[in-house]
Amino acid sequence: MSKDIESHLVESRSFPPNEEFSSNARISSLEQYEEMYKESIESPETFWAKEANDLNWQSDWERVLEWKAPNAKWFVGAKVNIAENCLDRHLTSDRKDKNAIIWEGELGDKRTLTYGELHTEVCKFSNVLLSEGVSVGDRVLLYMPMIPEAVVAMLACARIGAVHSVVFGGFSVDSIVDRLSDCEAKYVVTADGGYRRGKAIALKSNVDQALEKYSGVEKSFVVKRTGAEVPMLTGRDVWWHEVMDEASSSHVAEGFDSEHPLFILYTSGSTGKPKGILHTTGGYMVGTYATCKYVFDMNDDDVYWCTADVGWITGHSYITYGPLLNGVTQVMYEGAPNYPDFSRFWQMVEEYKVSIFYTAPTAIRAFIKAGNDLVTKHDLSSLRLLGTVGEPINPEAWMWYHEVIGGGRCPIVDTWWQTETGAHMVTPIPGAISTKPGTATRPFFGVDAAILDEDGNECPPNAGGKLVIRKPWPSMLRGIYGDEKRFLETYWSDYEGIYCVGDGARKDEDGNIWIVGRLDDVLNVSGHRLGTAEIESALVSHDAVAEAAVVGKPHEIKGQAVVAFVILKGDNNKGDTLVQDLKKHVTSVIGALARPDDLYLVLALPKTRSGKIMRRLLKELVATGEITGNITTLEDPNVINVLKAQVSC
Ligand code: 7RM
Repeated sequence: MSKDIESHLVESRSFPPNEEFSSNARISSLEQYEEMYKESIESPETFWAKEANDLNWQSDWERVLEWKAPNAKWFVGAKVNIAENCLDRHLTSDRKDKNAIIWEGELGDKRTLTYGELHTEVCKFSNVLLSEGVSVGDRVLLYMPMIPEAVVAMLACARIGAVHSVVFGGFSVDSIVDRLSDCEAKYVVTADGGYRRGKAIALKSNVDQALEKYSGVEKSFVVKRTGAEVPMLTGRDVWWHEVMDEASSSHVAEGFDSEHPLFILYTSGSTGKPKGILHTTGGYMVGTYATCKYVFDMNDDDVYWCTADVGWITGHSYITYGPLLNGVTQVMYEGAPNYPDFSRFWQMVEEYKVSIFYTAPTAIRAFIKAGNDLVTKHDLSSLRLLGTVGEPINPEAWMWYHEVIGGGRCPIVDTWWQTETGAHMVTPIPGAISTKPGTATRPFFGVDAAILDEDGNECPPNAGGKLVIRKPWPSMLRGIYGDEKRFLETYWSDYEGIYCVGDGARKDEDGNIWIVGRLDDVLNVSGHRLGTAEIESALVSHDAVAEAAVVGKPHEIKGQAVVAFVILKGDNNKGDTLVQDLKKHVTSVIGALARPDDLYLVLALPKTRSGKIMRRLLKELVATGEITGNITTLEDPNVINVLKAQVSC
């Protein structure tokens, strides 16, 4: 029996780059992409030096790359300030008075900040941090709502060489404590609260409780956002507006070593303690700059909107750093996509004439479920490019995004990457590469992606295996903070000197890479290894289905049986035969092998706070009827109780 992960889903729809888009794009043909890709792999140092030279370096590098697996150093010896590159660099041109951020609060309040104004705010907060004693290398924990001050605080840390660690505002007190103590943070930036689904969420009170358990914090800066009454501890807590009022707006950005730590971002991983992913300055800067430039094809007249939270890597690379490095105008939104209803995003796209829109499959599936009327009442003709990130996108959701949101004219960049990779890794280049629903297509420049079997041999076309990256890339992680052993074990122990991403994938005959799901989630049915993505996509291709999750359940004969959890579209009644129909549908789309033994119609699935389906919880539930695994990253713990009542094991 083959040890490969099998593939059974056939996708024949293909969308060549839109001609109008291509003719204006930076990279406008497959030949051009291939030529650049070839150079990036054969002469990475030449390739990346060229990209880096678009940016400001306070002193030059001695070498572009020093690689001793698994440790990379990029732009060795150079001095650089990433905040200067995001801000000061634009002040000598028209960009100075151009909007950097168009912000909208959940309640409809609006603010804009030009590059000049953002620069002033960042300089002031840099001076605040310095006057409060923050030194180069100190860790500063941010626990913030989606307000411009979050970006200001990140950039101010970067500007003075402090290391930020942003903790998503939806995380609990214990998560804050874990992260504060792991990185030994001395400073916190937070707010009295933030708005989410019409409610004011308390942030400072969570920080206060965390600081009862962790005593290492010297100063906590508090932005006034909701006006909620919050106790201020004398000597420790200071109001942002008060210290900012007094701060000087002049600050000269010092250059730091290219490998100086920029931030630590915790990622949960499938089990246990969160990993503090460490990124450094020069390489990360070049990686986020170049991906925005080529993948989003960013131009000076674009209005870009990424709907992620700054608490995730997507918010770091594609809200704070990449877009500002490219000098574009971006929309930033505080609240939920369904506040006051699911038309909010489309109303904002219309109002701000958004041209590039980047969101997650989980949001797209929620929009589909909510119905097209909420979209079609808005004029979305400003859009020219769409993107997705976070999970495999089911082909039917891709088609909906393409047709209903993109009006059939916008290329979709399905960007595969990770917290660890810092920037896009596998993604279409929109003016050059034909897209197909469900594949992230080709590797980005410099990314030597391959699919390997257990023995380390490259898998033949369409055979599934482990996705790996064989060469270093500029924005790669530089370690897990304080835990080298875990760094080596997690990413570098399967194959010598090769980065193992933890996802299963296959490459088709055209070189397109299809992510088949996390390796931890692969099913084994009668000796056939099946990824989750294809079975889920087969279910989603049924008219009645909005979303699906698939896991394996122990089975005496088959080893594992397929169990599916299905959410129906808004107005579907659960006809008697629907469960049978859906099972049959999987058989007809993929084959009898993938037919679910059990199929539950559910109202919600367990998801992480960033919207990824947590299959390991479903797997435990169908095997034991219980959930004992770590659920701290679970968005809504109530979902589990509801599912428990439904599931038989
Ligand atoms: C950016 C981000 C990383 C994991 C990754 C995959 C999954 C992300 C895609 C995707 C299929 C995509 N960072 N993933 N993007 N799977 N297609 N376009 O999400 O660290 O939070 O997660 O997310 O499993 O390994 S992350």
